[in-house]
Amino acid sequence: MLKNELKTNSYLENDHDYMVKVVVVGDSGVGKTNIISRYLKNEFNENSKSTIGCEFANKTIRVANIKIKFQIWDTAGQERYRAITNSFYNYSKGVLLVFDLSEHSSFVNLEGWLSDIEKNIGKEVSILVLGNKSDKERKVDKVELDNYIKDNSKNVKSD
Ligand SMILES: Nc1nc2c(ncn2[C@@H]2O[C@H](COP(=O)(O)OP(=O)(O)OP(=O)(O)O)[C@@H](O)[C@H]2O)c(=O)[nH]1
Ligand SMILES: [Mg+2]
Repeated sequence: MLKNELKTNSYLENDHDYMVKVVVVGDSGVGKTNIISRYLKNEFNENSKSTIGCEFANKTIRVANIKIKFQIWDTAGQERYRAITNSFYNYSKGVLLVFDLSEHSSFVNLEGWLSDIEKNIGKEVSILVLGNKSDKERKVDKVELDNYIKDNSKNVKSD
């Protein structure tokens, strides 16, 4: 009984069992902020403003009765914020690396982002590379994508 009460008390103090930090990075304009707002609020903004520095959001999900709180760091893709973005990787468990399928340079720049990630947190982090804006005309062709996936992937899903 006492055990249960303690558990209940700590449950009330804490709205989660685990906290997971996820950092979202990628070139400016690829759609990071909109991916996050779609995920959190199912909202899309056609005229969203470029992120300055970093913005934060939380989302708690339940997996097998365990509450996992995602702390999502929406970083600024603009080059002038690169130094501070590099300081945001600390303690992150996952990185969502976004590029724009309709903007070839953002695909080429993935290499630089991956190198920054490795320099700052090493290899002990899960990285998901996401090609956004699939509704627009594609400037990254299938062969390029397939080669990229072949060279870089462990667990990959593509379509
Ligand atoms: N067509 C289309 N436009 C998108 C999509 N996702 C985002 N956009 C548009 O792309 C522009 C940039 O989106 P943001 O989410 O602000 O980009 P960001 O990566 O956060 O940019 P920074 O904050 O500067 O790093 C906005 O005008 C969005 O409306 C998409 O999937 N399709
Ligand atoms: Mg943004």
